[in-house]
Amino acid sequence: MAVTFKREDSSVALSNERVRVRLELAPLRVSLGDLGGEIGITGARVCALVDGAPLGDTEPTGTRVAANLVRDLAFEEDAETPLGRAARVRARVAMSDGLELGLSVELGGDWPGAVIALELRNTGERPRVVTALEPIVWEAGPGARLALPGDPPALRFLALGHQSWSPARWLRLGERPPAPRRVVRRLYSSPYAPRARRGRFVSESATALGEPGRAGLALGFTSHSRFLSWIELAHEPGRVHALAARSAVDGESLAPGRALASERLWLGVAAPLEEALGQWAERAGREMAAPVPARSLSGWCSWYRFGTAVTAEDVRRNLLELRRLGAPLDVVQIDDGFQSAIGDWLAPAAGFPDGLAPLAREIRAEGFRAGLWLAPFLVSPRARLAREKPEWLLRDADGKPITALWNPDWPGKRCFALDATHPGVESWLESLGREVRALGFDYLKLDFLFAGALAGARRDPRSTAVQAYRRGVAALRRGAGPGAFLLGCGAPLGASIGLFEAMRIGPDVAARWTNATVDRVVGVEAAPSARNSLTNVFVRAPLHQRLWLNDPDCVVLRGAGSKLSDTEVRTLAASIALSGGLVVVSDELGELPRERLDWLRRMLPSLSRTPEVGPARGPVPEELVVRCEDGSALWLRVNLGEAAVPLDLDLRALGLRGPTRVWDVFAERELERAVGGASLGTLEPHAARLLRLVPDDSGARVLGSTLHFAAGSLETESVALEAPGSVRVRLRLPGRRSGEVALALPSTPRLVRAHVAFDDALELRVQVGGVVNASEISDR
Ligand code: 9PG
Repeated sequence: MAVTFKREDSSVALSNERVRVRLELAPLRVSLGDLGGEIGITGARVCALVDGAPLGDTEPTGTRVAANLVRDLAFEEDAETPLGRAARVRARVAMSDGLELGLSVELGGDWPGAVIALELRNTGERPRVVTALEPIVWEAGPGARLALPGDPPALRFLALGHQSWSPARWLRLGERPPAPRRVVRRLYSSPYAPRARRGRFVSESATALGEPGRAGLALGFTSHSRFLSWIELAHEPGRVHALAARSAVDGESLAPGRALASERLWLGVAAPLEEALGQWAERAGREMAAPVPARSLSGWCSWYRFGTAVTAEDVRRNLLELRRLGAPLDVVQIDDGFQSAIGDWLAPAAGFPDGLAPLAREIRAEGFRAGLWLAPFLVSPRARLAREKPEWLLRDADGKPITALWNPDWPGKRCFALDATHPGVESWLESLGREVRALGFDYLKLDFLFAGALAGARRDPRSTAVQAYRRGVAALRRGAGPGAFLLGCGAPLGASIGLFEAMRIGPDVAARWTNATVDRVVGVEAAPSARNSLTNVFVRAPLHQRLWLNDPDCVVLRGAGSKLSDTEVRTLAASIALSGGLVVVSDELGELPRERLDWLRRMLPSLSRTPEVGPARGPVPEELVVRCEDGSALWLRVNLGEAAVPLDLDLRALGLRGPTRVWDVFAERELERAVGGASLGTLEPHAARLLRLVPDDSGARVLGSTLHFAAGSLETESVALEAPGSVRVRLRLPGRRSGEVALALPSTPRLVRAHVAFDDALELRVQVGGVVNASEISDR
């Protein structure tokens, strides 16, 4: 598809078959929309905030200057851009007194949006302080229109929090946004973005705006190498007053003759709105070269069972149990508690009397990767490191060490942050990576990472917070060497794109559904709980495999010592499984009831697919869909709320047009055949329904299985109708398996169920009327 360039007296436009982007030249205004004019943003300005105090806790000061008259225009038909080949318009635009803007707009042949980037140049005589670069500032008024299909009261704004644990929600215009209380603001919020309050939404890095199920706008920064960036919305119920995309400029001032490049902003049309987050993430991941592994991982983690009291014996016992169970996990990961103090990572705690090397060896000898937790940017004031290297601490303008957080789990609670621009810190991080790798660990859960990107007076004043952070993580990775797997946690998400194989995308799970008391104390729904963790799993599902592998956090399966009901545990397990992300169990395995162990097996291996999310009818889309190559689909619907809801299956919305056979994964039976859709009664609070949907066609198929939550879509290697009444099925799943497989046949009997038991793979010959022969495949 080609891009058309059109120049008129007072404007230029680029268009492809999906969108048109237009620049008015005097004064400069940017517009983007679909070709039909149904959706779009018209008349946005491009601005910079100058001559004020650095952004932070207070409202911005200084002057907002807008790009004004376009002086030069250049058009490239086929430019090389970070997102591939695209048409590009470049403009040189005058701003007020001594500032000039270089603007570039890129549009690829089949892109559903454009990339806007700017470069601010100081053409004056004096140095200037720039506090923000603003690729889009749209304010309702003459010539400025926001066209969004749908019903204004139904409009929603996707508010993504700053770091892994910060809430992510679809907010309704006019509602009061959740905002963390002052004591925990450093923990959950960007150091630079303004505080969300009534009438003002803030979303970090990216957002979506529109009515769920209809077309909407996608906005997001595709580059994150220097500045923290966010999108702000000024609104009231059913009305948008202003929409702006901003990057905080920290670091240096702008000397005469010098230029400052912004991060790059994606502005796109998403149809439906649910695709907006994936649309942006795909591009940001590509532009930042995200190292996304082809396959998701599974593992065991010590934290949610043993906490900081974990000992080497706890790990050993579970290692033995894993062998006994023949559970096909990839990683055994030791969490917080092995170290003598936060910062003194190589001095083991009393529970690890022989140090970490022998334990890592044992883990590897059992066939697992050895994983270790670290909080590389934190130091406890009680650590040797803090005493010996006080000059490594991140300090405020008055020279006082900055408290990154107070953690009730740790002796002394308080923790300082390290300044990764100090050369000593950078080489210490590198040697930390090297030493833990030498101990045998090649899977590293790097936690409390937000502390690496706090605002502060850094040793290198020209480095931005994001640059300092990225430098620190890169140093650790360099030390850890090739093949290391880095899982980020408590991490500033935008600033982390391109640095991690996997990323925690929500608050901690817990063996309880909610924790209202702690939610109230922090002011946001971020307390450890299954509900808070699951909420982010659903909202941030589209990031999976685009920016990194999502880590939905652990499944906690225990019966004893858990406040979770059977229903709640199953909802947790099935949601984690359908999310396609890391599958990590955090229990004393020897204590798990048989049925819960069976659920664990049904989560393994990870589906490794990116699910589609359903429309956000409320603050959270409670639906995940995984489409399979064979035309079947897995459909998960949860009820995270407190009232029963009607449960309706819309097959047409899932692209299943003909008669469809329905397997109820939890009930382990076939439901009535459906056409178009079905009413499935009600879904109780905290419950889930998981269905496998298979087109009712002339072939023989695996309709369902009890071997995996994927119910046949993962474990079926082939199904062949060999002769009338004879079907050959090949199944493949790692580990020891036993359960049932249900075959859908084109003529009576329509359903045949077979018991199977195997290790890794099985070939099954089914004679209608009974299983003739089942043999394990051992040739591969
Ligand atoms: C280890 C844990 C686990 C867990 C992480 C993270 O604000 N806080 O005090 C706070 C404490 C713990 C926490 C998050 C915040 O959990 O998410 O998986 O590794 O650290 O300490």
